[in-house]
Amino acid sequence: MNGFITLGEFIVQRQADFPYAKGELSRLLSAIRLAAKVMNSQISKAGLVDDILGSAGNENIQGEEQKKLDVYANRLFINALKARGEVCGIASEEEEQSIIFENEAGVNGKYIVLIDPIDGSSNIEVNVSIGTVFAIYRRLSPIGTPAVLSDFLQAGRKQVAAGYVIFGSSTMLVFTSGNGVNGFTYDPGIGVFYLSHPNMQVPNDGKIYSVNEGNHAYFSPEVKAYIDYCKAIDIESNRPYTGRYIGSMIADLHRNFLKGGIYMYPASSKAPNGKLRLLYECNPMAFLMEQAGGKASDGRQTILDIVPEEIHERTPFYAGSSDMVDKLEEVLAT
Ligand code: AHM
Ligand code: MG
Repeated sequence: MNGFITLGEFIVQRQADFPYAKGELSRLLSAIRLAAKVMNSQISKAGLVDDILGSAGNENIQGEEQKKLDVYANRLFINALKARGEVCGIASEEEEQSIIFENEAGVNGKYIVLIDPIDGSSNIEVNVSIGTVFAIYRRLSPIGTPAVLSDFLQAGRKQVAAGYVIFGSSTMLVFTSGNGVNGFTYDPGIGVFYLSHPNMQVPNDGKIYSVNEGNHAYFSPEVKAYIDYCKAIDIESNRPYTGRYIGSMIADLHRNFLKGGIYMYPASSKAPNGKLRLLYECNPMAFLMEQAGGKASDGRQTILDIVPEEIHERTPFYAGSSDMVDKLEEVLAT
């Protein structure tokens, strides 16, 4: 480890790197850090306490079954962010409408947060890695007024910070404020995140492809052609690649950050825009990917350049090692 630097110390040390440093973004990140610790404690009790596992008995705006942990995590992050007072509005996968904080701290808050409180919900019950992913923007509307829709609909390129928490064999918080990507591993014994993965770099090339091949019949001929490319024998380019699909985007992408590879959630005839949501799943992961030297694309253009039209919009998503994403775009264009 790196001289036992904690996440808290790191944020203070690097405050000057934040484009609008005044301590507000640091306080906001510390709210996320606190919520991540609470989540870690709750998730590690899954199976022991009643309010973690199982369905909450309703559906979210996406028509997907909400798990109890989805509901719990959503409330937790919203309350933690509201309590710090730096945030004027939040959009969440679990909330149909954006949440605008109209109290004094809220209207004076400078930041917008978009969040998927639990990504990979289907893995909760089978003890497989899940995560939380968040994107942070400066508001566009004037300070002193309630946030408006256009504050939320900014291109990913405008993010000032983004990150994810992965609840895996250990819990890690990985984030960027636009000056590289750093990973912190949680020590639950003392309740501290330590800098364990400084300046993370995605290898330019990799040997692993991740896609839900159960959807193969619904993919376009071009997507099928790229999957065939991944499976074809070619010693020089390390093919066939190894297939790995966890079904938690954060976990599949975390592996790409460390080992290289490509993650894919393509469009299909069943889901013409794919499944993943641009604002709070793809954009933050794309920002992190680019900051670590990787790439993220919708198959034609860089994810971060897409100008969103609605909060829950979906996009095809391909992310990982830059050479692999380049090759994918080349095959999809043929
Ligand atoms: P969620 O946020 O509702 O959990 O959905 C997103 C997840 C991703 O983490 C994962 O890669 C994908 O959905 C898996 O979907 P599928 O089962 O269709 O392959
Ligand atoms: Mg998700």
